[in-house]
Amino acid sequence: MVRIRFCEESFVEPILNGEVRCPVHLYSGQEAIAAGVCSALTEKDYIFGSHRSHGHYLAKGGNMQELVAEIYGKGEGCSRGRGGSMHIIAPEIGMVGSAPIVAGTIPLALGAALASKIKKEKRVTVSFFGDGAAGEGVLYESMNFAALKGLPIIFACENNFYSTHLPIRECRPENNIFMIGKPFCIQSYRVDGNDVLKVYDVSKNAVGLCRKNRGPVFIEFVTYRLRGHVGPDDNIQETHTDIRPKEEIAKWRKKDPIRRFQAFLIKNRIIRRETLERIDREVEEEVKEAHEFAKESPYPNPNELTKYVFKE
Ligand SMILES: Cc1ncc(C[n+]2csc(CCOP(=O)(O)OP(=O)(O)O)c2C)c(N)n1
Ligand SMILES: [Mg+2]
Repeated sequence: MVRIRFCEESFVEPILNGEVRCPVHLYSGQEAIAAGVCSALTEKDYIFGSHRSHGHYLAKGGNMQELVAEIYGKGEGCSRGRGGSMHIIAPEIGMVGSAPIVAGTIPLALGAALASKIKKEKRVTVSFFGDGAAGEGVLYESMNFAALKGLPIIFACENNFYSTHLPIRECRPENNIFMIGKPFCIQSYRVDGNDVLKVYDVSKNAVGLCRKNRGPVFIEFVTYRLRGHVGPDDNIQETHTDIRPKEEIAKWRKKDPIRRFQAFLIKNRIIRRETLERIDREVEEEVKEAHEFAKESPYPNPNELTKYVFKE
């Protein structure tokens, strides 16, 4: 969680000063979900993400230097500088891909889960998406098919109450996303997405069900993003600012998943404060090195624009 947070926050400056030019959707505040879910998976399991997926990539074991290089559009990035922040991929560790079309990767995850079932691979696929994706028809088609075929897929909905600047209360009659799995006879849960231990427990149970051929599972993780929809505070182009009420943001800051877990660890004498501080320092160094690596990386060669697009 600390690696994700520090890596995300390290982009604030480069975004504001124009060094990073692609749209960047920061994951700060939602770290417990990526960390908790991915801790319940093995390397051979698959995950698919969305436009806000740096955290999923890191939690699944993606290389931080390649992530940062990708966000700078460099040739040594995880998508070879062709994708930027919203097209993060690391198939070698099961991060099969991410894309900014809202709900766009859900049917891709479904296909991966179908393939795993046909090949009897015992592999679990997690599809991460936001509350906004619950307004897209393809999610319902995918849930129906997954339930019909008993696919080993976890629909992981990160409900942060906003779809860009639209509060959930203005687009759903009730804030009850986990209920949408029930008409398809999918086991559906809602859990505090800022409590990493709860996230881990519900995910471990869901992974176990999928491995025993008792998938799919739907999980709604209730959470909040601590930054604006895109960029640090939504005013990169200085056209608009974060429209969310200040009191609401302040309320959620108190539920910061990292601070909560640190407090738990200290209170229960599981870890010493000095160890937490050491982790912070180590991660700070790792993030600094990742930026240095990214800045030194060359941009992709324009003559190789279509390389990786077609397979001969
Ligand atoms: C099909 C589609 N419609 C609209 C958009 C524009 N858009 C980009 S992100 C976003 C909001 C997504 O909200 P949510 O799924 O809740 O994810 P969050 O940003 O909160 O993580 C929208 C509407 C898009 N990328 N794709
Ligand atoms: Mg949202």
